[in-house]
Amino acid sequence: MTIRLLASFATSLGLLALVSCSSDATSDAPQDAAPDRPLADSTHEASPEAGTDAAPDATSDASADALVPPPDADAGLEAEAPSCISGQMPALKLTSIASGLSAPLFATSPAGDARLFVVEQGGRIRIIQGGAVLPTPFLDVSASISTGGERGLLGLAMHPGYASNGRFWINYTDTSGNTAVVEYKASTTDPNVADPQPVRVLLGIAQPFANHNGGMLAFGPDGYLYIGMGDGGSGGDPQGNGQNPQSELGKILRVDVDSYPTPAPGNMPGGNPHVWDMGVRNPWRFSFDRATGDLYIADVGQNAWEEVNVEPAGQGHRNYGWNTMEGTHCYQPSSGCSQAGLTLPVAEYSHDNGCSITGGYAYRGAAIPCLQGRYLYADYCSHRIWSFVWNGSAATDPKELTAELDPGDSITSFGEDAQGEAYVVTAAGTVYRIEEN
Ligand SMILES: [Ca+2]
Repeated sequence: MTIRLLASFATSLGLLALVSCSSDATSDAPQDAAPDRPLADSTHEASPEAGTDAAPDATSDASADALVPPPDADAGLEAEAPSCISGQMPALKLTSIASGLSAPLFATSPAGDARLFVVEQGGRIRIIQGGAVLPTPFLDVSASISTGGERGLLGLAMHPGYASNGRFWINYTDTSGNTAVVEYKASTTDPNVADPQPVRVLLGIAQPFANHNGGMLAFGPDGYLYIGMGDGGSGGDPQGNGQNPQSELGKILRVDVDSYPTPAPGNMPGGNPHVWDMGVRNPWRFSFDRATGDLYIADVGQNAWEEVNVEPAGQGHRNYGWNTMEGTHCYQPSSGCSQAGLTLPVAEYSHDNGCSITGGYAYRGAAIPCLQGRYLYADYCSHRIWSFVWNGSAATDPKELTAELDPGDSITSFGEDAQGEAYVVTAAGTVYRIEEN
């Protein structure tokens, strides 16, 4: 594989590095060649079981450390991101903190809470407390959902004031396969279980195909709930949802949980009033840097390119390009596409290195000082884990962490606890904490 670094790229986001690929399949092929995201059996509606075998093997080599450019000597780091340069980083390791979970795909903690809440695709939320998985699920909505493939219980976000109000929201595909974001609340008598009665369905969004359901939920530093919506599915975005500002599909939505459907103020003008960003394909995990408020969006590619976008705090209204572009490459049309008004990713990798991105977090824990501010992300198929430091205008100081952190299984998600410590969640059912070795 040839590595090619572009010293500059005409984008406001600064430097971009491209990993060139000998088989750059950016054609408008009607089907996805590989599973699309952590849960994926396939991205193609007509053959929902076909995808996994098509996934490329992880033919790992050291070269992909250059997925993002080397540090720019003049760039400097934000005061909020005093990450050590990669050469100073200590060795890292994964420590299993729970296993035997059923298809876990997310882990999070309420602010100030020592427990870790793990989302299982089949519809349960489990609590890890005191080193053990509590036998009684916190919540079980398995009767309310469809699951399998890319469907299921996909996301969870606690209210910033959860400690006092117990409010939380989940994102699942309902029994008809449509997206539902539903509010629940913790029991008033037992903090380790939720009231099984939903408070209310916050919103529902019709899904035209089984795949690309997004699913991420997270409260931003502005107190609004952000919702990751895929393009509706099939392959290639046949409905053109990503570039349709009126559609809620292929978007990052931003809602006020107390006023919805009255829109949150400050969303993207001229389209659906709940849209914050447009032009995403299937954002499989986005996260806010809890120190800077920057928004990291990992967007799963079609057949060739997986990408990470970084949005400075509060600066939404961006068009991330799908399905005009896949990563930094024209998708439709396959050459000569107009990039006017599009925001290109800050990092990307080709399917030589994996099949489906799993976005993580800018580390803000205390246990690994050298990891401060470093963004972690992975590939579902190859289990490769990479990182970079966002310096406010570019992804710098790339470091691959696969040798230390490969769990030997598909990485469905990262997680972050109340202290900012980072976790890796695997399809086989184990949750690991990232620690210094
Ligand atoms: Ca994009």
